[in-house]
Amino acid sequence: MTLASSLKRLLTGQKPSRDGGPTSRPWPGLVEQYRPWLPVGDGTPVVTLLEGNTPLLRAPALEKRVGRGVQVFLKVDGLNPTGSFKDRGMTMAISKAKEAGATAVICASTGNTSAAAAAYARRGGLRAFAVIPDGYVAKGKLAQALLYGAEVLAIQGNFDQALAITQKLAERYPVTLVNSINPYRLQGQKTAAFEVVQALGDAPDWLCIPMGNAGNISAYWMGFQEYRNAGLSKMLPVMCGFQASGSAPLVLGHPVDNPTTVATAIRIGNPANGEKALAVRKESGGRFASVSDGEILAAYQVLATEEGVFCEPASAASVAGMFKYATEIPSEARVVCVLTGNGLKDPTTALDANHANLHRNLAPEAEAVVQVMGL
Ligand code: AN7
Repeated sequence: MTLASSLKRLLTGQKPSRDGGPTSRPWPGLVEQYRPWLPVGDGTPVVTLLEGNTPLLRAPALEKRVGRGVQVFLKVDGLNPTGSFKDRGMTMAISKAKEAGATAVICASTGNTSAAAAAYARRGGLRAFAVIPDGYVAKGKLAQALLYGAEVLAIQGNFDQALAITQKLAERYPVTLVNSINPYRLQGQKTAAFEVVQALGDAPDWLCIPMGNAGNISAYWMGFQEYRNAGLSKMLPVMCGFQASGSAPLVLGHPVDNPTTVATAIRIGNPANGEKALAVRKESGGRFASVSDGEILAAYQVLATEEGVFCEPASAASVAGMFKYATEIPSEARVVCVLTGNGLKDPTTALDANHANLHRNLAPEAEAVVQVMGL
């Protein structure tokens, strides 16, 4: 290795490969990757778990269903370190909280925010408090928050009430709010749009995304606009946001007092970023619609059994919504469905939906097993 090539490797972070050939630079986490686009400085202590850089996966079975040459891609953001897109926002929110001298953070959560906040806060040496709706957080998420070391405060109420409480506490006590009202969250989350543009060479024609507090749709729009304004993409997508029909304030046009849905991640009746999301719909010529729990679970199952992708129910709302608009998507268009969370977050829903495939109490003999196999 020459001195010049060693120096270059040192500067670019490249490691020599085993056969001596060039290797690509290892992924440095999204703050380092997109540093010029983010409000961080030399003094910002970057708390990272190397989030971001998630796959954009072609979905041939979904394409077959939609037809007319429409190309469908899945942004598999459940492959982030804690299993959801929240990690993108949390690397920023926790780094900035730490930079400002905070020693504790707080969030309200339907589950994923609490898991991400806990992981990043603990990694950064901060305390993490999570206020959650008791009984409505999927098992995997609660397990994560507890194991990462969050102090979990479960209220006899829903997410909207939890958020109101955390906002009050953050005003009165020295704890930093890390819900998506915190502007650094959306800054981090906008990087998902950058990755989509880089993978496709331009923005997609349509983007389908679930909406709860409506932070992520706003973050994607910000990312697509920034890249377009910088000349890194030509188009802006039609932004399509989907809510569960029992929790659809942005579709109905008014808050919902008692939101219900199997997709507990988006069981939110009064979205904190509602105004922003309505502006996104207007500016992008987008659409909002609700999808029933049945439609969500059907899409959830199709993704798993036909694409091999296990997402959580809330994430499947983006695909259920795409199916709803299938006839309106232009022929040959490119559609990205955002899969926000990993299916392992919610084993209960997966098990409940698939009892028929579990054959129990079989005698421990080949004949007994083959009989059920029907071979
Ligand atoms: C898997 O964790 O609000 O519209 O407290 O976990 O940006 O709120 C989660 C939201 C979509 C909705 N998909 O995103 C929380 C929380 C999954 C989610 C959403 C959430 P936003």
